Amino acid sequence: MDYIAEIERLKRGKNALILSHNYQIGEIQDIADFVGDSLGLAKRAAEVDNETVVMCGADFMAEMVKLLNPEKKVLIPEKAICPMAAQMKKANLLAAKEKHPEAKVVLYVNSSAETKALADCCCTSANAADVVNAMDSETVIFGPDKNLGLYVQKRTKKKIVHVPDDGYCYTHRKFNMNEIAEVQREHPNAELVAHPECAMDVQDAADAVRSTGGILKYAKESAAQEFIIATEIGLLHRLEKENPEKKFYPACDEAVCLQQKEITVESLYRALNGERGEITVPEKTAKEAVRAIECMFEI
Ligand code: CIZ
Repeated sequence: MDYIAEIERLKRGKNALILSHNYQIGEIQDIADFVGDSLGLAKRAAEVDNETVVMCGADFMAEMVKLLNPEKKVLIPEKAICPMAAQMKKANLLAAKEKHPEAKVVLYVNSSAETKALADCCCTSANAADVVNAMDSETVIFGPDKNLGLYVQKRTKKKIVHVPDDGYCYTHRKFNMNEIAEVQREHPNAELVAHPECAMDVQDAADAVRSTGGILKYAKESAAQEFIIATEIGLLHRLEKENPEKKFYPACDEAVCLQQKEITVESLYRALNGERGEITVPEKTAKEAVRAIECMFEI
């Protein structure tokens, strides 16, 4: 079957919008109506009048699209459960809130709606430091990614309490300075651009530390012609497509988000055809979680 042609036909017939995260496989990025980071995707879904939105990305991204577009049918082709988002446990967050009653809670968008409902504000990797600095408390409970929390700690005078103690993205844990130094030896003129989910020694060695959207902007604007990229490998597709005259090298060939890569053109076809994988969020949770997302928009 020509899945691409079938997806195009179904999309038109069902007035559906296809969204792809920057970490999706190239074929999915190419067939999507919009490719971006989780926040950009959720905002995009709110701007259009399609009744159905198919989110090709991690589960928390589809949930966020649903939270911001409760009247739309939101489908996810595969469950794509983000292991980092799953590390943020409601019980741990409640315990931290009890221990630091004066602290505000800022949660990375890579978290469930259930835990977002307990937060004062959400953040992305693009705005984490700004959001934390905007909180009216001296202490901020932050999670689930510890490296992003450490990145913020370098950019704020507030005290960051990490919840959980050691939350991490297993894909970004793959980057290490030994391997990066080898890639740098092969490409001595390349700039190193890292994501804030990378370990601190990688962040410290980088020419720039940015979110996926920030990396795309940085690569476009920099005078450099070569870049070593320390984030999930899917971003290279967009970087190469948008900058055909520049060269991009992965800082680690194995930096793959296996959950996001479960989504294929075949599973996208099946989701659209059978309207499978619908996302629902209980009304009370949705109402509380949306408040934390709106706080981020206001900042
Ligand atoms: O917010 C996102 O989409 C993620 C997970 C990363 C980023 O830097 O864009």
